[in-house]
Amino acid sequence: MVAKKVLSLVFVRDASRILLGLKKRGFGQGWWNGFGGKVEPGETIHEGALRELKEEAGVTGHELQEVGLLKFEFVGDPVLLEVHVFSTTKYTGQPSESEEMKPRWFDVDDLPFSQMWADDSLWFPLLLKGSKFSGYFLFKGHHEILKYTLDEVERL
Ligand code: 6U4
Ligand code: NA
Ligand code: NA
Repeated sequence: MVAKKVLSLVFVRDASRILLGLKKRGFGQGWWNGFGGKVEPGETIHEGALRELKEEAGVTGHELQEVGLLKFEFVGDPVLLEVHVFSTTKYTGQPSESEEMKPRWFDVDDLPFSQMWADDSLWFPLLLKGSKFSGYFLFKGHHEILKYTLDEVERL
């Protein structure tokens, strides 16, 4: 059986902006990303999402909605990544820099796609319009998508 890693990815939004973090280390270093990480034993994916948001961005999320399910494979790597995408407009606290992330608000019309994972420009339009989506992406290295599927779905 192929190993699977379950991860969260959280986006906080307001009327015209979305909060991203510049990843300072590890997977996706140097790119703007949502907040998130590996779900730990004993916590639900939702709990993991809230924990990572707090750890990495310094804010407490409320009423997180699960909006996307993204699966990633990397050529030569047997591990399948299963990324659960959450979105909310409700949070308390002020975004603040952590060891892992430097948070910044971006206007939704001016997103830094050239400094984000290549799949993001494909599914962000669905996220931004409030749809639910499900996708699969096969990467070669960290920059090139060899094939993908992406669907807007009624439920995840
Ligand atoms: P450590 O440092 O081991 O605690 P952890 O914070 O648990 O790490 P990390 O940072 O490796 O996990 O999590 C990766 C993050 O990147 C998750 O939020 C999922 C997200 N991610 C992974 N592949 C992605 C991709 N292709 N596009 C994207 N986000 C991706 O937008
Ligand atoms: Na992380
Ligand atoms: Na983690």
